[in-house]
Amino acid sequence: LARGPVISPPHTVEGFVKAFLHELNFGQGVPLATSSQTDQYLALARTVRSYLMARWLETARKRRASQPQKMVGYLSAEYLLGRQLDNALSATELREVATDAMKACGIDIEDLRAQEVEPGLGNGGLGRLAACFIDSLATLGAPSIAYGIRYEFGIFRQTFVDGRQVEQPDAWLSSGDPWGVPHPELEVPVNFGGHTERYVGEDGRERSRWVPGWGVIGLRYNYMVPGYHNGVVNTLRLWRARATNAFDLHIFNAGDYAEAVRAQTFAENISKVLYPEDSTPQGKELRLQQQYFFVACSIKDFLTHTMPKGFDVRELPERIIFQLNDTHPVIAIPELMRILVDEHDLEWDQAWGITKQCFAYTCHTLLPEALEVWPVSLMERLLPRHMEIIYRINEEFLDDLREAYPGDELRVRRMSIIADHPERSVRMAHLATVGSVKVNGVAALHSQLLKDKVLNDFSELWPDRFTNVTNGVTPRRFIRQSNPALTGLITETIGKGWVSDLDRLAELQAYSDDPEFREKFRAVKAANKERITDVLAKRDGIQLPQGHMLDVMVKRLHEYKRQSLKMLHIVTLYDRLISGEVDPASVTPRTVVFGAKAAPGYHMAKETIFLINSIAKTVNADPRVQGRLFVAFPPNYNVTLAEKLIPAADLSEQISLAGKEASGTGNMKFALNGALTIGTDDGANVEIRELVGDENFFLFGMDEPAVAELQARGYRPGDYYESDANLKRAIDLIASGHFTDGNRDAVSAFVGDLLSNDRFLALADYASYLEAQDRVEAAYADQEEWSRKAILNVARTGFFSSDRSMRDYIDRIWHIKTNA
Ligand code: 26Q
Repeated sequence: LARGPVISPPHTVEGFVKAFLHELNFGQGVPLATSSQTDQYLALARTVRSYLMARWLETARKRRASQPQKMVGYLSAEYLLGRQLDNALSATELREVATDAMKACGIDIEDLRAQEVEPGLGNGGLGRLAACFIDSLATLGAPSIAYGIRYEFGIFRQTFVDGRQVEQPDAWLSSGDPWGVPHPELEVPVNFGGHTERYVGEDGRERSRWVPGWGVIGLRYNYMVPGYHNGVVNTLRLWRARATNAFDLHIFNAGDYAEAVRAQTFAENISKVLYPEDSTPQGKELRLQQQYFFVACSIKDFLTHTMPKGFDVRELPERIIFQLNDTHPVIAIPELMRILVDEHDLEWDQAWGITKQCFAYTCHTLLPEALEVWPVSLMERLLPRHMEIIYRINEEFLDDLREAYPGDELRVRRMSIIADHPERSVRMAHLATVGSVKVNGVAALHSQLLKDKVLNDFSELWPDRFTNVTNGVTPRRFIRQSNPALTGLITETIGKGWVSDLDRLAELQAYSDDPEFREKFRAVKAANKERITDVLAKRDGIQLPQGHMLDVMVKRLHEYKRQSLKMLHIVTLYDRLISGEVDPASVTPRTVVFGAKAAPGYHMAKETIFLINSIAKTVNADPRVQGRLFVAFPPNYNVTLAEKLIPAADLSEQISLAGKEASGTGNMKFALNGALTIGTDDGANVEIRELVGDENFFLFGMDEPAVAELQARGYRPGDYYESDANLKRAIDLIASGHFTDGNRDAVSAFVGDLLSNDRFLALADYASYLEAQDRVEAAYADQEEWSRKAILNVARTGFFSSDRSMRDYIDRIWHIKTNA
């Protein structure tokens, strides 16, 4: 029996009740009668976890039996997971059983669901993408393991005080971590600092040795990633930092208790908090410590625990491919070199040959200021051996370049891994590109611009290294869980199976002209609007007006994403209403919902938040708008709110300056939930429009070549202000202090920047945006036509399933076998 398959608690109401009461009584240590909702939630989560655990053990057993097999190691500093309970119930088909079991205990499962604090271990798109990818990998049954950091504090909780963002710590662990499985007995030591020494080995070869100055311990926490209805449960392994005992002992013995405790705190700081910046990253030492910490733990873990004992490291390329989620884990490349050369005694050339095959790099940006660089001085102090290795990688790379491009020293300097100005530093994107088999962008346009601009020299040198994998989102969370009404309608129309085969949504096209289907489709939207109305009333005390077009812009706050352009539009709509220029009865009632967090140190982004709140307050209080316009800005937009908001949206705002948004993934979620997009020719918008058709997408603005051309000519925002009467009125109204209780100073910095700088050309695209919004309004007036367009958006965007993204990575980059 002990060697046989693991026995799961039975999939029956009775079995579930028993397991639940066991967790409640002996895990939480309370009887049902006096248990709190927190107790009940924790016991429920633990119960569901035990069902997952049985599958997890079974998945691991099968994997071991089918070794040797190539695996993917997904390395990401962020996983924006969202709530776990519903996802686990739906993946394991336990939802009904669990609901009935709770009912049998006199508990409404909805009340418990609301108790869960979402793990927000990511900033936005990149972290959420990682979460979607691991969901799809499990659903495809791909042999994979995901690695990251178990931050004690995730992305901050956003509150507004007098319209201004105030950050609160996200203490997501304070009510327990029922989904995490800690393994404190498995300690992974990680070193930092110190110096290197040259020495001559037994074989007479000269080598380098790292003599570290200090170290920490990595503690393993496993989180289970269930595949959808397939019995597979994969691993997400997150690392937590702790002080080494040796370190403590040493100081304790010296008699300084307080100093020993301080040392402990110092070590634990490494996994304390997620950095909330997602562009223009500062070269913070602690951030580099985080990166090396999780990467070192992960590689060590893979080599010593996932690989069988005594396996030959020369086989590594047949056993593992590490996917680098942006440059954040790129220190893994010199780390693997260090392990192969210093610990396994391989020759440099052989080690480099292996290392290069074990990594692939995904770039997520086009903004030059967002490319990560680390000062050489910091690297030398924190990771001296790695710096040495990077120097040698660079030396050999530059030698090759000089051979390939004789005399072209300018090109050699541009491509160097080490930059000399403004400070000697390591360009992580260059290191990643040199050390990887493949480099990919995240949407077709982005990958093209990577080749043509950001990494142009590299794509000329190695054209075959570059590829595209367009992002995707998981239909499990973002349709099936978040939109049960639409899920029901789709299943009733085309049958089951589409949730893990999203191309089947195409079968809905036939119904876009069916009046009865359209009617039902509109009923779904209406129900979802009612649901978000309840959520916002309860969550934030916001009373949404009913019967409005719901126009939604949710994403991180960034100048390039142009929340300011949306604001100018709102001000124009408002101005039209209060000036009596239009008959209020003739305009489509519209509610605009914003959701956006600003990086705490990003001044302009925080000013924009203040202005949106100011405009919302003024517009919503003005009787002259007569219920025709409403602006809502619920604080703390997160995955949980997204799941309620996106299914209710009519209009999706994707209005970044062309050539700046690498992909976007919110855009995909909206289209899949039957919202129409108003958007620029940017990121994945391009592919959305191609798929849904021009007539079902509201395109506006300059395309990337036009942007480049205007910038080359010299952009003068003032010209647009002077020559466009609508624009002038909107800006003047803001500048007059109309939205800030007459206070002009509160808006002067914002207006000043717009008129004299406007880095992302909002004014240049304003007229085109306004015209497109007027087209939206006209289209919305014809509800039959609108329904047709919305249905076609759902039917034609199955391509954006992250299952498809994962298959693309498998076929084009990883070359692994699925269904292990
Ligand atoms: C780096 C160094 C130091 C501190 C912070 C960072 C850091 C953290 C997060 C830099 C960037 C990020 C996040 C970037 C991100 O979310 N990019 C988005 O990725 C999505 C998934 O590919 C795309 O859809 C978006 O277009 C892209 O903006």
